[in-house]
Amino acid sequence: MFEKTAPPKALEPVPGTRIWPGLLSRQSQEELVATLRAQIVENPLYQPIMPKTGKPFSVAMTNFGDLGWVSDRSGYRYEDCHPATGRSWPPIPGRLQALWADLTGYGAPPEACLVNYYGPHAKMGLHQDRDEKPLDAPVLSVSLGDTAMFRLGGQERKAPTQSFKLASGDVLMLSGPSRLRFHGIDRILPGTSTLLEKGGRLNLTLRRVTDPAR
Ligand code: MD6
Ligand code: FE
Repeated sequence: MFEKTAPPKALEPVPGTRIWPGLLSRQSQEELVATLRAQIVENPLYQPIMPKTGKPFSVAMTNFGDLGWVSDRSGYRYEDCHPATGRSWPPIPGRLQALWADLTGYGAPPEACLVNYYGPHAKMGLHQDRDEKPLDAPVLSVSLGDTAMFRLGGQERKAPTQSFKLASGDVLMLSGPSRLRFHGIDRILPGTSTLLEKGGRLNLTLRRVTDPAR
C-alpha cells in the first residue's frame, strides 16, 4: 500500500481525530477516480432528500459495499440496494479496503463506503455519524479533488469548533474519543485541484455498520 516507505505521520489535533495530509499519491488518486468513474455508470450519483422536510441535500451521493447510507422522507439508514436503480451497491474498491486495514486497526472489514460529490456550492451541515452499531469502529475518509473547509466540533452541537482544510489525497479518521464529534463541510474551494475533470470534490467515507461476530 505505501510501497517501500513507512506510512506518514498523522496530525492529531484532538485525541482520536487523525489527519494524514497527502497520504495518497497523485497516481493513487487517479487510479481511484478511474475505478469510481467506471462504477458510477451503473451505480449513479443521486440527490438524496432530508427526512421530514424533503429538502434535497446539496451533495450528490452513492455507495459501495454490502450496505449503503441513504436518507429519505422516513429517515437515515443503511440499505443493501441503490434507491434509484434497485441494484446492489458495487464492492468497496480494494485500495480503500487496504487503507482501512492499514490505518484503523479494526478487526473487521468496512461494510459501507459512502461517496459524497460536492459541486462548487455544495456543503454539509454539522452532524454526527451515529447510524452505525459498533461505535468502537473508526470512520475513515478519503478526500479527492477540490480542497474543502472541514469543521470539527465536540460531542454536543453547541461545543466550540475548529476548522481544517482537507485537500486531495488527505485521509481523515474519527475514532475513539472523537468518534461522535460533530463535523461538517462549510464549503469547498473551487479550482484548487485538477484531479476531477469537471472540478468539485469527492469524499469517500468508510464505515463498519454492524457488529462483527468476534
Ligand atoms: C466530507 N465527511 O468530508 C464529509 N464523517 O465531505 C464526513 O462527514 C466524515 O470525512 C466521518 C468521518 C470522516 C468524514
Ligand atoms: Fe460524517
